[in-house]
Amino acid sequence: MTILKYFRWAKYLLLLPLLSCHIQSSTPIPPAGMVYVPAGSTTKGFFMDIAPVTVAEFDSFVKASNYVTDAHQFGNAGVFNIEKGGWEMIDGANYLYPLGKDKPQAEKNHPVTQVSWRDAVAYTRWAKKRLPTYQEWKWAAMNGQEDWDKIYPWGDDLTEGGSYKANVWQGVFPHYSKVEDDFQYTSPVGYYGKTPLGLTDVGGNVWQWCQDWATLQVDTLSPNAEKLQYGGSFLCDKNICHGYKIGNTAHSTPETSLCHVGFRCVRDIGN
Ligand SMILES: [Ca+2]
Repeated sequence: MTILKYFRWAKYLLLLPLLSCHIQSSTPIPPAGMVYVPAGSTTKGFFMDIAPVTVAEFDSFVKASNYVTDAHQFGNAGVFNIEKGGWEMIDGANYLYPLGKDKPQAEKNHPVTQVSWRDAVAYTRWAKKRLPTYQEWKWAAMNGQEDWDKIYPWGDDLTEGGSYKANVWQGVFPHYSKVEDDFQYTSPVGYYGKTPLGLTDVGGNVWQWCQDWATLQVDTLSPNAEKLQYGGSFLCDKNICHGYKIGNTAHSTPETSLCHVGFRCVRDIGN
């Protein structure tokens, strides 16, 4: 009787290694620099860049492909003037000099800015990736969890132990900036830590281009006029735009380049 019981258990024990192999192989292994975002009710599973594309990474693409950005072609780009509290078109502003030629050069480990939607798409093709959809962005910001009920990708609070969880605007936008989070403009990618899913800069730092048209957000007579952006930027004040809250968006025309808009890529599983 005892021996019989042992054999009954033994057959299940023999199955355990097979079962664990099956569980491990069902979770796709992400390429370097990406995380796996599991499937949800509105999205398939996909890989997403851990961080926004940096100045150094975008510069590698430009040099490798002799790509000319929209800002270079137009000879100017949009810069937010902190002193005046408004946007200006600045001659010579581009991804290497996002605030203009008379201001410091872009830091290599900061997210690239002054890239239009068209520039971002050109990069994604070169990198054999693509831009995320709004649904994918929101799902990743919810850490791939249907029951994620927090305000932000990292939780409910903007600060933890006195330290900020994202690069946003403190004070009163646009005329009073306190810079309590160490950065007036962009910050190095990853500076404020990772979300539970393993992503950085999901809220704050720079808005990031989505694949989608801003169909519902823009005049419905011209639904294909502007592209969505996700995540908020260093210019976002909690009381005005609150762009770093999960689900909030901005939008611009596909050729627009601004000093607070960048992007990151996703890749379909199996590609
Ligand atoms: Ca800031």
